[in-house]
Amino acid sequence: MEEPGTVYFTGTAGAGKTTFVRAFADWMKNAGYEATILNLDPGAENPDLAPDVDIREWVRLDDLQDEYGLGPNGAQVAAADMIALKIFEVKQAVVELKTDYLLVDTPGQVELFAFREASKAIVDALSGDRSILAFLYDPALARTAAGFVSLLMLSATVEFRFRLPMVNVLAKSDVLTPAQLAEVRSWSDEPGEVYDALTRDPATLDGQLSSELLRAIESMGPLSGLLPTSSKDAVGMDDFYRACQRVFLGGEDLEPSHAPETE
Ligand SMILES: Nc1nc2c(ncn2[C@@H]2O[C@H](COP(=O)(O)OP(=O)(O)OP(=O)(O)O)[C@@H](O)[C@H]2O)c(=O)[nH]1
Ligand SMILES: [Mg+2]
Repeated sequence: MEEPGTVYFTGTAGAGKTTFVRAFADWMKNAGYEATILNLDPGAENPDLAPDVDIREWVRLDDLQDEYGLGPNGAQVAAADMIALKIFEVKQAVVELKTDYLLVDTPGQVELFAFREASKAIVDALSGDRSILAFLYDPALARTAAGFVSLLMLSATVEFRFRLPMVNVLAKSDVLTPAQLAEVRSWSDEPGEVYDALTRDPATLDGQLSSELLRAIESMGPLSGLLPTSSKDAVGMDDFYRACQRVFLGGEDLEPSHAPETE
């Protein structure tokens, strides 16, 4: 059987990953598509999550903390390795559900997912080539120019770790005013705009540093547009679906959006 088209949802803690996965799965079901939710966060506590396949059946953060006397982050590191050992059982549970789309919720602290070698093994084993990363921008950070550039850099870092196509999503866009939303969109469509916004700031080290980061990102290649969405108001789900489909069906979007020109 062909692998399901798989989307891994990443982003800073509290960016809205879990809520988005739920809202997007609901949207897909209403639109007549098959979607399965896989929770890969062994520390998830949200009872509303209701994943179809839950890593906590195999690995639980609280058990690891109790058993080995670890803190929450140490336990997440240990959990990533344990999940890699169990991944073929997890995959079997997914295969039995015969889904077209697999939506994967990842641990809150993005570096604990993106910076572990075990995570690459997990992604390879679960979905191979039919994988996309979604990176959720938290509007609390994205609405300032320096915060926006920090998120660009982080999303590029996640993309480099996995070498997969990435769709960038502005989460919770309902919390932004129309003017704020228009500004954030202009930054994503035209990197020069965010550069201007940074240089309009008082010349702080923060601003200068962010400008250097932006130049580095610009030199990596074109950025893909940021899709405004709201899980609360079910906004942008169709755009997100179309962006994923474009990647799965091939075409130029198969290249990572921050791809360097030569390898
Ligand atoms: N206004 C608004 N709030 C949202 C939206 N999506 C999520 N939230 C809120 O944002 C907070 C974090 O959402 P989560 O979905 O738990 O975020 P997460 O990225 O999964 O968080 P961790 O896994 O803990 O890192 C919650 O209080 C949500 O209710 C949205 O579209 N609009
Ligand atoms: Mg979550």
